Amino acid sequence: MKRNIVCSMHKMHCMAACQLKLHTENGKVVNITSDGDIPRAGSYDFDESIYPIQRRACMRGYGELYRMYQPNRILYPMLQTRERGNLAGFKRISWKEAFDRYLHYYEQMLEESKKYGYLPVVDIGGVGNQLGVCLYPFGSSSCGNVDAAIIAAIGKRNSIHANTPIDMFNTKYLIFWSSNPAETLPYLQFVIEKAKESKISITVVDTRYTETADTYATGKGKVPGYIHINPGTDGALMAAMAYIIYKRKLHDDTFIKKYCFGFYKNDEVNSKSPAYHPVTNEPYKGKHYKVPDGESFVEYLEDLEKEHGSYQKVLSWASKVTGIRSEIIENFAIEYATSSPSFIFSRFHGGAQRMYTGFYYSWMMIALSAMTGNINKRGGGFGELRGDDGFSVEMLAFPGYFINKPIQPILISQYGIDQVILTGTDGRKIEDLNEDICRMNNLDIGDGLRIRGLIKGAANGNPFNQLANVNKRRIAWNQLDFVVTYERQMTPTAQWSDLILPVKFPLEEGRRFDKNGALESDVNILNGIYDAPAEVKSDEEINIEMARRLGISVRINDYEQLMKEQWAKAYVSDDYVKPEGFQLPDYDEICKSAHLSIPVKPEDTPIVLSKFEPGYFETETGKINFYSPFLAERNRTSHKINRAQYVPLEDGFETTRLYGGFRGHSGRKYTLQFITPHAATRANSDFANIPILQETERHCIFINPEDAQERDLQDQDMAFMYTEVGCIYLPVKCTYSIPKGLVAVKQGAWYKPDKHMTFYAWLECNGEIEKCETPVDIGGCVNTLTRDLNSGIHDPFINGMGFNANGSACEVSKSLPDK
Ligand SMILES: Nc1nc2c(c(=O)[nH]1)N[C@H]1C(S)=C(S)[C@@H](COP(=O)(O)OP(=O)(O)OC[C@H]3O[C@@H](n4cnc5c(=O)[nH]c(N)nc54)[C@H](O)[C@@H]3O)O[C@H]1N2
Ligand SMILES: Nc1nc2c(c(=O)[nH]1)N[C@H]1C(S)=C(S)[C@@H](COP(=O)(O)OP(=O)(O)OC[C@H]3O[C@@H](n4cnc5c(=O)[nH]c(N)nc54)[C@H](O)[C@@H]3O)O[C@H]1N2
Ligand code: SF4
Ligand SMILES: [Mo]
Repeated sequence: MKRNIVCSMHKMHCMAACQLKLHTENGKVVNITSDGDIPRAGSYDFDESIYPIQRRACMRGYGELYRMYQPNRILYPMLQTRERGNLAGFKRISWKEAFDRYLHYYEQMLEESKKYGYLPVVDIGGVGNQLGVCLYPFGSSSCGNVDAAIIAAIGKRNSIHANTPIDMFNTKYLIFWSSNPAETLPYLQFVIEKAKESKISITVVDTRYTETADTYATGKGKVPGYIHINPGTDGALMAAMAYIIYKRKLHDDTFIKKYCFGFYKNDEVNSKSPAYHPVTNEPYKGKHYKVPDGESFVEYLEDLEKEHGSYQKVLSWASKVTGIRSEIIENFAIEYATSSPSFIFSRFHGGAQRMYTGFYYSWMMIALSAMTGNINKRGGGFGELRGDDGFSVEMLAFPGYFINKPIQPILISQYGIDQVILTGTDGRKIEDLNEDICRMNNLDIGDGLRIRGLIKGAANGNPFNQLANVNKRRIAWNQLDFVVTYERQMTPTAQWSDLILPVKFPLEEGRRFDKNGALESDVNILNGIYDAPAEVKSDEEINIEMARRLGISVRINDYEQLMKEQWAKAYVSDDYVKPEGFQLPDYDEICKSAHLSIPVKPEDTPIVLSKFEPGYFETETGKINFYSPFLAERNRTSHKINRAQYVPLEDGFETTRLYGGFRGHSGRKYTLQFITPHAATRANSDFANIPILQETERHCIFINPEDAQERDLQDQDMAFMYTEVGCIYLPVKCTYSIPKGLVAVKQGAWYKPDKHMTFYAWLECNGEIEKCETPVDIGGCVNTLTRDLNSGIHDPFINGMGFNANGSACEVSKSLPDK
């Protein structure tokens, strides 16, 4: 028996790129272990060293073998022969037939493009953008609202990074805000543990008592380790904190005057900004900006006092809304402002950012760190967290397999795809939509857009399940002529397709350098040593074959050769303080270890924002904005408010829980709020069908025992959870980690309509809210409950639009509501 060990990485949509060891026997992989949990050559003396940071696999990493060998792996091209969504209707077809059909879809779209001027297809990872103008979604579920806040307040998204995790060793006070890295960023746990051991104080602000709170929270002075906050009210806490800091003169006046715009009343600036207007392309430099009357941040804080009456009453208001005692709010504000530097840690501003008002919450976080001068300091920062620990090894990019540049698509909101199918617009006013498309694509679309087909091609994703409002999607997709999905498993998106093309898993893809996202200072190699099943192709092979049939020029890359060239020219930037004798390993070595993590000491981590001189930020004003004249001019924000402030959710805490319940169109009353955190047992919707992982935590409705009791529910009873747009049916888990009034259902479980139970949803399909009979979802996909709203900045010229997944009103009951 010949045993061998191959080092590789886990390519997953959590962007952690953990190191895996593939154990092979006679050429077959029989086991997977973690490559990150033992001392390795290149690490310091013993395993307790922080550098190089070890990417220790979580249970999903070990579970990769089960994912690849799952019984419902898609092994052949499949065609739906009955109605969409009917599993029994799928029939195995040959690749020839699959390619012929797929080609026919594109030919139809090309024909239609003669009429419309564009191909009426949403093409994500197919070959459409080589053929003509297609439609493509914009917005980001992970971080769209924080992107929006960064663009509004600090500058261009791609040049702005918050401080690195390693920088947490430089802080006096570490705050995990709406962030649960113990579950969503497992490799960081070791680093946080070390920070805690070195006596750095930690507070966690969350709506639930999380694993992160349980493991790391210490508290500081009079501030507790865990601060529970009502969902969607973080902006109110921050507003109160800003107010306290300002009233007590704990703000950094010198920093604000030098660096910020819109904090003080009547602020003016002659812009020195190096940036250009994203729509008109005019330089900002030389433009004069003044904050309008009443719009400055100080006026906002003073208005709070006017509205509520006094210092104490502002605190009482914040306390009532957030559920946090006034003394704690006050102490937290003082501790944050005086423990300089203080570090807010919130990878993508977390679950509170994935909310209809998430843009304003994110802007408030930036405002708080700017007014205290923390924003550009070592050990400080504004929360949004890059996942890495420093500098990158620069490598040439791989050339793509298409020779020609992609054609600029028409950008539509990813939360408005169904709305376009149903009404021709993604929620923008038709005039705005028309003007945007005219400018960006030079096309006149008249009374709206058309979508005839949808392709989920060479790209990560399960949009049917992972985007809001599944019931509306069912109605919308029914109007499509075709849906094509390249997949490995029968995800709901695959189930709702007409044609499924079977693709490889990453560990079947051969060898590549792979950054997989956020970890700048890591070089990884995806050693894909498995043999794929006979009829399975790579995304690339499918697209190259389609390109060949459609006359699109492609190049065939020799990846092994390209990798050698990449590595021969690889270098680390001169900004990087290299340890003595530092040298990149040679090609064979890096291939064997499959990983390199370049050590960056806490005192040397790059502080990106410190590089911007006052007045030279890439915002319109050149300063850090508390108010944005650009946003006011574009008028595209979700709530038409153009400064940092608290914006309550319409169906959030105040209506749902303070004022007796939220009433929907249906007349139903909702007295609870829900959140949809990311699950330790899944990577988004991946692994949802892998029993060994799912059994570690049953998919359920987490509810406070008192709320359960009020509804005559006991632990493990089955219950209906519903909103205006849909209903799921799951067991309840009664737990005091969930406060009263809150319900949590973890995201990523697969939608599964029940054959018998139906629920009346109220859906806005054609401009009016209508009553629709929908199936109850017994799979418990949380997006059966979420509404498809466009949050952040609804503007394709600015990629800053986020998701509405948390904080809204819902109800839970033992029986199905009958109307
Ligand atoms: N295990 C695992 N890891 C993952 C993923 C996964 O699916 N599984 N997905 C990856 C991806 S794509 C992403 S984008 C990241 C996401 O990572 P995070 O953004 O950290 O994930 P969430 O669980 O959505 O939210 C974090 C916390 O926000 C809290 N929260 C919700 N609403 C509020 C609120 O109103 N106020 C406050 N203060 N807290 C609130 C939730 O209780 C939760 O504990 O995780 C990545 N890592
Ligand atoms: N209610 C609610 N909904 C959410 C969230 C939430 O917090 N609450 N979180 C949101 C967030 S942050 C995110 S990032 C999204 C994630 O949602 P999506 O972006 O839709 O992604 P995944 O669930 O990761 O999609 C996984 C599928 O993509 C396939 N796949 C992965 N890589 C490839 C590839 O290279 N080629 C092909 N052909 N297929 C591939 C996998 O086989 C798997 O079936 O979900 C969002 N949805
Ligand atoms: S799922 Fe993410 S955190 Fe877990 S092993 Fe894979 S890459 Fe690492
Ligand atoms: Mo994400």
